[in-house]
Amino acid sequence: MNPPLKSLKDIPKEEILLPGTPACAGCGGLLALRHALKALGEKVVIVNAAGCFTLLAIYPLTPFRSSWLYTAMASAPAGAQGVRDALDVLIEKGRLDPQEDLKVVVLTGDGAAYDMGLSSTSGAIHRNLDFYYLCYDNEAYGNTGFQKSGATPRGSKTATTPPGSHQPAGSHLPKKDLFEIWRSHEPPYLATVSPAYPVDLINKFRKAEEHRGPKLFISLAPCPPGWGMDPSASVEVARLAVETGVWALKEAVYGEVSTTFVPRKFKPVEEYLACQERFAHLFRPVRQEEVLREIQAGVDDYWRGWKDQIR
Ligand SMILES: Cc1ncc(C[n+]2csc(CCOP(=O)(O)OP(=O)(O)O)c2C)c(N)n1
Ligand code: SF4
Repeated sequence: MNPPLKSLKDIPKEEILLPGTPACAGCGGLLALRHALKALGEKVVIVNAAGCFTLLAIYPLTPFRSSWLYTAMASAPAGAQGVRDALDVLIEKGRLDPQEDLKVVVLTGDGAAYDMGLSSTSGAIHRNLDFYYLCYDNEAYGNTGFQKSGATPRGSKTATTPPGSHQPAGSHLPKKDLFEIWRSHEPPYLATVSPAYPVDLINKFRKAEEHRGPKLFISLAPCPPGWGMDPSASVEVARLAVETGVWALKEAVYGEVSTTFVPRKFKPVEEYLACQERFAHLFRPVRQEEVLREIQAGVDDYWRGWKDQIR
């Protein structure tokens, strides 16, 4: 097993994802992917569910040192099963040296992860498929214009939840808990990660390597055009999500959950909301006090549950 990294200085310099990718400036998901690949290395097949990152690999070229397979939005885990089976057959027949085996990595947005691909994901976890699953969670269907997904948080404006007289506070539904949906299937490893905490992110991928079976990573993914913020602010906004307690950094090994970072003093959630245009209607023209209180209370309740267990 690789020893855990201690500081930013230890992060591998070698890029597996080459520069010049066709994503928006400041894409938080792309940054998370870049860090993840530094942990995973080159011996990888990425199985991509249709979304923003599908545009990264334009046939016959990819910006990756590794391989790439594109699937329909709902089918990436089924595609991953096919790739894993093919690799296993090649190894069994002696046509692939086990040392040259590849890691199979599903790469998906939250629309596919929380909604459209959930049944094929559930099947793959249930079959104990040996794969990594990285969801860059920009909290909406980004590629098609930022429509609401099951990952959209309460209060967010999206193309399909515009604040108006009928719905002054944007989306009225809470975000689904994908971590817990996965945990109920009892896979060996689950983690939430953030592009603002690359040491934590890389160490989680390294730790997951010890386990055969499904391994989930959900990265909060600031999305400048969808969230309405300056591209240069992505890392700062991702950090604020953690510092306010909105995005909890945690992992679960065989179902046992532990936090991997706890802010010394939690900042008010408003600091995170106020810097994004998708939440502007919660502050102007009139403050949506009740909604702001509910959002803060939801975060407080989550962390209150951890009070006695935090290590
Ligand atoms: C079955 C199906 N419906 C709709 C689409 C159109 N489509 C392509 S990408 C996309 C958005 C995907 O959203 P998400 O998974 O959140 O990834 P992101 O775009 O945010 O990267 C949609 C709806 C599709 N490819 N397949
Ligand atoms: S729309 Fe958002 S998620 Fe998609 S490439 Fe741009 S910044 Fe990244």
